[in-house]
Amino acid sequence: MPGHFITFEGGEGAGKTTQIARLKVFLESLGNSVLVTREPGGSPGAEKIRALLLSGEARDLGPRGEAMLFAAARADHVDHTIKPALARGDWVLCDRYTDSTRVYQGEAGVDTDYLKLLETAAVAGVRPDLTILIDVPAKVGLQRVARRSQSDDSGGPDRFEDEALTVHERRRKLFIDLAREEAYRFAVVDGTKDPEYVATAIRKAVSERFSDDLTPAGTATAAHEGAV
Ligand code: Z5A
Repeated sequence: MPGHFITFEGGEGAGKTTQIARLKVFLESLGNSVLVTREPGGSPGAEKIRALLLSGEARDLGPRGEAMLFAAARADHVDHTIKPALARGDWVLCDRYTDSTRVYQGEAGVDTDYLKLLETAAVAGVRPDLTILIDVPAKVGLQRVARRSQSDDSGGPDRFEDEALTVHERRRKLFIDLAREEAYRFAVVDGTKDPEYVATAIRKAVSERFSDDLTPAGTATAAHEGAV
């Protein structure tokens, strides 16, 4: 498909949403069409499943049942949002994707082979061209999320935030392990730095990965040097 698919991964409060917004501005400044989406969610059907998962209502299904719901949401998201956008030639920036299932449901004890089966069925061949892992110590990310909750009305921690610090640290390690195993598609950036520093590191990773593809006409180099 003519589009480009970039996924963002990391723990809570890593800065994914913040950086996706910045990368979108950068890519659009070069004349590209950009679609921002997220998981779980990103399509009407998947957003319904998101509400079930994050409220904790699906918790009684256990980690294996929750993994099936994440997969069902992903299948709907791929079919109705991601594939059509890639077919149009859009840049798709997705907040979490398959690596989150491998890490969160894997950490919760779901069998790796079972997760692979679900993943293969859900993605229908749609794999990221690049995955940006924003790495922060769990404590830093959770402090950011707690500060944000105090300053807005987003309520308390959701189903997956509300876990012991050791669980969050194990997830961080699993993300790093995945990035090492599949280094060909990952770029790891230090999310403890200030947002502008992180944005610059991400733009560099995107420019290196896609070189001449950054504008439809392939004229990115001169245009993007002064952007954002
Ligand atoms: N989940 C799963 O278990 N299995 C799956 O397959 C999938 C997901 C797909 C979705 O949560 C949950 O579902 C998630 C995993 C699980 N677990 N949790 N919780 P979500 O979509 O609601 O939330 P999230 O993905 O974890 O996003 P988040 O908590 O909003 O974090 P973020 O997007 O990475 O961070 P942010 O919103 O950009 O920034 C957080 C705050 O930090 C905010 O106030 C920023 O202004 C601030 N910030 C951002 N960057 C910086 C820097 N560089 N310095 C200082 N402060 C910063």
